[in-house]
Amino acid sequence: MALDKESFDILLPTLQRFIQERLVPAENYLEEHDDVPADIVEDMKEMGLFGLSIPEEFGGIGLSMSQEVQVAYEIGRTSLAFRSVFGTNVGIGSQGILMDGTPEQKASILPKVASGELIMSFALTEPDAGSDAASLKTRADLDGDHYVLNGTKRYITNAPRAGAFTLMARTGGPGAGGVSSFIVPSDLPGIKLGKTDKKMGQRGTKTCDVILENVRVPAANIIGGVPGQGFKTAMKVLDRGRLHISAVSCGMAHRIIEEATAYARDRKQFGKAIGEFQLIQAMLADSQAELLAGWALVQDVAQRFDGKPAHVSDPDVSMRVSCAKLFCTEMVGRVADRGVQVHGGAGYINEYPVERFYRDVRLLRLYEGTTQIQQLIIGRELLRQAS
Ligand code: COS
Repeated sequence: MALDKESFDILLPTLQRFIQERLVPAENYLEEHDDVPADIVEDMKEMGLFGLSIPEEFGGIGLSMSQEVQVAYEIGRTSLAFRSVFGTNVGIGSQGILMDGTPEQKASILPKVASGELIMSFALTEPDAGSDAASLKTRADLDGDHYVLNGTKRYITNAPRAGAFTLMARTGGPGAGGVSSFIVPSDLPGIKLGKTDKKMGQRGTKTCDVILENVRVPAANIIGGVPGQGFKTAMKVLDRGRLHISAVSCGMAHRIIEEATAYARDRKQFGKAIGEFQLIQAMLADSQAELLAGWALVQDVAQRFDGKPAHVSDPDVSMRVSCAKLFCTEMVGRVADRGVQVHGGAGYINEYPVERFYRDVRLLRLYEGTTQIQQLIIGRELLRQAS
């Protein structure tokens, strides 16, 4: 799957213009109001951003992974909450259906996801199951032709906006093999949302608990129709999501370097622009070198991703995805830290974008698998390959 080159060559500059003309000027509004303006969401729908990764046959744009990372890089160059409006539709919310769903599930759900009419959200994490996702406790017990769901999902991105969840629950015994993925409409009786979480950064991104009390979900809503496959679906979805996040991290590093360079050129101390001092140049140079290294890695892994069918897992590619997530999210953390340092005291004041980017990027090292989980995946795979 890929968008033809000619169309992609139009899409990318259009998106760059949209980011510069519409999103960057709205960054302060986003920070102050903790919300994305409704007219911007409408424009995103019109541009097809909700359907970037959904094939054209289901009404999406049908980008390849190599194309998607370029789009993610661009959208990473502004406040990350803008991406999160459509990020779960493009990624973790919808990809499980695309990869493992039945033809009926794809046909009934994906066109609404692609148009943005339906916001999808991914519900894996629980109060007692974060990194150890296979230990999740939410129960799904068969009752006739329905499953009855009980449990709590935590920190669910876009839950307050969601029309449906891709939700993992336990239909069988302990461990990964007992987990199934469900499509759960958010308006079913028994679903309650917790209070919107107050976060360190990424203002405008909405997360909260999703509480399920005797929620009756048709058995036909198990993704792929077969119970016990849900953990694998979740892991495949996360592989893809982690690469997307790696590209977003590179885009954000690019923006922070731009901000820091502009500041270094304008700010004068000791009678000249601070950018003329080599200690400032060293910080910019380290950031730039790390960004280019991370971006080269992301593009390489995206090509390998495109080299296999999206629903088929390749442990070597998964390991490389984890390398990208590990390196790029840690990299942007260092870049943001240097960005604040170049700004001096001004970098700690919230009228400069670098102050909020510093807070925003902290989440990248946590969600869709912490740095330590990426290390574990890489380490395990190296040992497997060696045996
Ligand atoms: N693609 C497809 N299948 C995968 C897979 C992948 N990337 N990773 C693991 N699997 C399969 C395994 O092959 C195994 O299948 P079999 O039982 O048939 O052998 C099954 O899934 C269980 O895998 P594993 O034994 O590796 O599970 P663990 O419990 O050890 O967990 C980690 C593995 C830690 C990697 C996983 O729980 C994880 O990624 N945790 C982080 C969760 C996360 O990112 N949360 C963020 C929430 S979304 S913001």
